[in-house]
Amino acid sequence: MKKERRLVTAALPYVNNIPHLGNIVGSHLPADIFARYCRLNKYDTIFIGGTDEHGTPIEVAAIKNNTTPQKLADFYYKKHKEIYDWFNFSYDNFSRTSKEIHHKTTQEFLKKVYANGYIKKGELEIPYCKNCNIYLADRYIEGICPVCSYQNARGDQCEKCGKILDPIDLHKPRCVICNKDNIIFRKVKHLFLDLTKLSKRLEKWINTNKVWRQQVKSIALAWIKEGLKPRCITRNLKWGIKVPFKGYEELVYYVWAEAAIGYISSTKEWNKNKWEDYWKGKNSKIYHFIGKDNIPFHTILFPAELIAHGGYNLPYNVVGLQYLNYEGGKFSKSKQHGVFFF
Ligand code: B3M
Ligand code: ZN
Repeated sequence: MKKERRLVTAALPYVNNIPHLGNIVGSHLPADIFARYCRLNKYDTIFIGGTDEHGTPIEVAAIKNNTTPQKLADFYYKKHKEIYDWFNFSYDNFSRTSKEIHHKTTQEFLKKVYANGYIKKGELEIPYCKNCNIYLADRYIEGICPVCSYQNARGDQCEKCGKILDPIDLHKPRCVICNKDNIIFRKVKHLFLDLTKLSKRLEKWINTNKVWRQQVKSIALAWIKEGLKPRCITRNLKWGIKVPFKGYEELVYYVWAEAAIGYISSTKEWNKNKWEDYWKGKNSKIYHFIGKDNIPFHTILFPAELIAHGGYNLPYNVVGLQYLNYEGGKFSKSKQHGVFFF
């Protein structure tokens, strides 16, 4: 066995629907090929994955299907697992972010980030649907993209131009559940990761990296260049990981603030004695395989959290993969364009 350890991860799929060939080709398959290659070459390799079970889309899907997020996640987790087993992906561990181990890991991890002075308190104006009587953070809200004028941009990101958004930026916001524009903005207390404070270190790290694909590096550096602002890491949702701070008990962590920590929890679940060697060891390299829309989260947000926590290695390579096209267009489950397993 060679000395070098390699931790290989594939993006944790959401469990609000069934995966399609695009999801497979966009992360699990290349990650699996790479993990097999590393094992054959006698690197001490583990391949870690799981499902990303929190977030607004699952709450929306549960509301729309008249069920609970947990039941929905259980149902889709099973389907996902069956498909990945059928492909014979060589995961050493495949976990779920709804598991206790992940909730605990996230809460402890972010407590440390807070203690280190990288989480700030603040207030946000959150869209609230007066018709549905719920807060509508992220994808509960759609409207016109302030950058490219796409009509159906989501509150968290415009699917057309890729820009990460805040719901308040959208023009003519409407509720995706009831489709009405009965929306008001309410002031709520929230927590923010102080990306401004971390920007210099991120930039230095990105620049010294020699193995990243050019596209990945450019996307990451464009973010830095634009200027990193403190990013809200909490949400007014019920489904998710509770924020364990006094006065913030009504909130859960933003799914993108905790999902990548899921790689850590899944490694812990795989082996509670050896996981740290892969995350913190000197002779260890981390490889993330992800679809290209996930690049900012893996080159900025997650590394920022790792730096803010301290003690962790930063990813050695973030392999951002192109979309698999089908007859000239992007695979889309919602538009039923592509090859699906069910
Ligand atoms: N669940 C998005 C996706 O499925 C997101 C990835 C999380 S990786 C930590 O493409
Ligand atoms: Zn509504």
